[in-house]
Amino acid sequence: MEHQLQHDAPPETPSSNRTSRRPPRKLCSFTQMLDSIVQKLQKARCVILSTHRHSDGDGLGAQTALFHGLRKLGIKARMVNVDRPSAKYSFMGLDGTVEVFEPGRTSLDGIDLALILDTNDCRLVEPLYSELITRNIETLFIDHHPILANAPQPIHDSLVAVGAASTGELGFRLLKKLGVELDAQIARALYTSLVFDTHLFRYVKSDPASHLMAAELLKYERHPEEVHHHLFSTYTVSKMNSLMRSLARVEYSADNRVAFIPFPASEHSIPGNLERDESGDLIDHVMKIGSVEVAALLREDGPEQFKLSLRSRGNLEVLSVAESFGGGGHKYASGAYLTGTYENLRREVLEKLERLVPTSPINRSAGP
Ligand SMILES: [Mn+2]
Repeated sequence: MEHQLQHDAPPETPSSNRTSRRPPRKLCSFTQMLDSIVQKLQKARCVILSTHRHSDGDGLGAQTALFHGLRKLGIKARMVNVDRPSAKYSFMGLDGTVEVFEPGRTSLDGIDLALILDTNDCRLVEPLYSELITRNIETLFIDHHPILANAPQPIHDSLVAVGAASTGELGFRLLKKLGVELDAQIARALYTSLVFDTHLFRYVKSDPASHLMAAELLKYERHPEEVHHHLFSTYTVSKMNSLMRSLARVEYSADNRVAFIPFPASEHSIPGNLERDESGDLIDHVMKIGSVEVAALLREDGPEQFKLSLRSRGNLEVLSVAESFGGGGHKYASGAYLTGTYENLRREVLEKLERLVPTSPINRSAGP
C-alpha cells in the first residue's frame, strides 16, 4: 500500500527572510501533476530524458531508472545530456547509454516529449533546452529544487516537489504509477539517486519516504554496499592528502559558527588531488564540527572565476545568499558562480554569512 507522502501538502511557505520566493503557480496536487506526466508518457512515442550539466548521482540515477522503465513499457527513450557524465557513475551501467548533445549533429527527430530531471532551471540544460523549445517539443522538468525568483520559470505542468529528498524519489513514484515492475537495474539507479542526495540518509527532510523507498528497492538491489562504495569510497592516498591540506586552510569566525573554505585552483587542477566536483566532501568534513552552523566554500575555477557553495545546518537558510549572487539550489545547500577578486569575494561572502549567525558582541571576533 502506498503511504501518504507529504508532497500532497502545500509547498513550503517562504520564511520571513525569504520574501523573494514566488508562490507556486499552480494549485494542482502532487498526485494530479504525477498523473498528468504519466498520461503524457503513455501517449509518447519517443522520449528524451536529460539532467543538468555536471550531472550527479541523483540526476543520473533518476534518468537511468526512467530510461529502463520506459523501455520496459515499450516507450522509446533516449538519454541526452549536455555533457559527459563522470566515469565514477558507470557502475549504474551507463556505458554507451548517454548521448552528449551536439547542436546540429544530435538528431531530435521523432521526439514528442522531453523530461529534464533534477533541475528546473533551463540555463543548466543549454544548448539542448533551446533546441527542444525551437522544435516545439513538449519539455517538462521533474525536480525537487525550489524555483528561483530571478530565473526563467519552469514550464507549466512541470513537477517541482521541494518536499522530495531526491529526484529519484519522484522517478520512483512515476515508475510505480506507470506500472513498471522494478528490477535490479532500475533499483540500482533509484537507490543511487536516493543515497547520493540524502548522503546515506542523513538529509531525508523529516519524511519517511526515503527509507520506505529504500526498503522496497533493496528487494532488487542485492548489493547496496557496492553502491555506497562507488559513491563514497573513491579516494586515493594522494587525494586524502589534498583533503588534509585543504582542511588546514579553513577559516572559522563568529565563535566557530561560520566556516570559510578556500579551494584554490592549484589544489584541484593537479591530477591525484581532489577534483573540482569534490568540493562537497570538503564542506561535509567541516560540517562535522558541532559548532559550525554555516559553511562556504570558494572554489577558484579560473582567473577571477569562482564557484561558491553554501551549506547550513538546517536552521539557517542559505538559498537567499546564493540568490543574492545570482545562484540557486536548495534552502540549506546552495551555490553560485562568481566573478571578482578572491579577497573581495571572500569578504563579501563572510559578511553575508556572519550576518546570518547572531553572535554576542564579545565573541564576535573569536578565531579558530
Ligand atoms: Mn537532486
